[in-house]
Amino acid sequence: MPKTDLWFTELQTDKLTIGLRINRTIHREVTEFQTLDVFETQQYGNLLVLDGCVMTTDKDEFVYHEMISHVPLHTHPNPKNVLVIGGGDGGAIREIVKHPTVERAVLAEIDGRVIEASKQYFPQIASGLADPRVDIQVTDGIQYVKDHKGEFDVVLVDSTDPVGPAVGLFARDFYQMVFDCLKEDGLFVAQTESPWVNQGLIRQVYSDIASVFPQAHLYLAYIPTYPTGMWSFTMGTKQYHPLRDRQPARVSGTKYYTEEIHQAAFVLPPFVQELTRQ
Ligand code: AG3
Repeated sequence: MPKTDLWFTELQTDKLTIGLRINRTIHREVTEFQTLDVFETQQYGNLLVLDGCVMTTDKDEFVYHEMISHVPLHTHPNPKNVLVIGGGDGGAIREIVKHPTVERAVLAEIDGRVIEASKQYFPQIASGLADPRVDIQVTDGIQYVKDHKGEFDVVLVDSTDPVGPAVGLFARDFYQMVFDCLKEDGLFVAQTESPWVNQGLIRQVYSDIASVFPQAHLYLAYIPTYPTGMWSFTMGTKQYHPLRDRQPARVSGTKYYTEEIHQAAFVLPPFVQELTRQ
């Protein structure tokens, strides 16, 4: 291991950074939509960065990808058609195709370069993209949901932060379109940032989702390379309840998700619970 003093720093807010010591920059490009970097870090393996923000690392990616996928997929009794918006690295798809009920998993990613970079530098994250049930659409997720009404059992919004290409994915109009692209018992989950630094956003998104869907539920997971490490996901459902309708685990070999973690993830500290009060 070469001794270097090279660091990748994400400016998470104007008061907060995370620094990861790196051995080298593996890849750097400006795509049609954003800057895309891949670094080799000393602590977390390869690191994918979009527009300066940590997207995923080899070592901790399993937490996010298992929790954005297995919580909604174990809330639905029979998920067959699943859509991922964003998520071009393929990590959520890899978890989705572990479910034997799934017949079709569509990936609607706006930036095809993210998919290619993941296949090249994160093969274990991108591995699920080769599954024959996967349909990769390099397209605007908003347009995709508009064009596919009533088709999906589960939709996952695996977006970047609400800046740049992802802004439209945090809007009430978009949640209405997601509602419309779901079947009558469908449900969806969006990644909704950190309860420490994005309170305003979480409050807004929660109330928007609760105004569109009969049920809204917030849950948490612990992801060391994201701002503050405490991360939220917000679920909107037409019918099923994530705790009362939870299905027995259908996948094995997970490193974060278990039946108990599923239950526990919805137990919120009061300062987070407060963000869900209307
Ligand atoms: N999508 C959510 C990343 C948000 C992280 N934010 C940040 N670092 N400021 C991750 C994509 C993984 N499939």
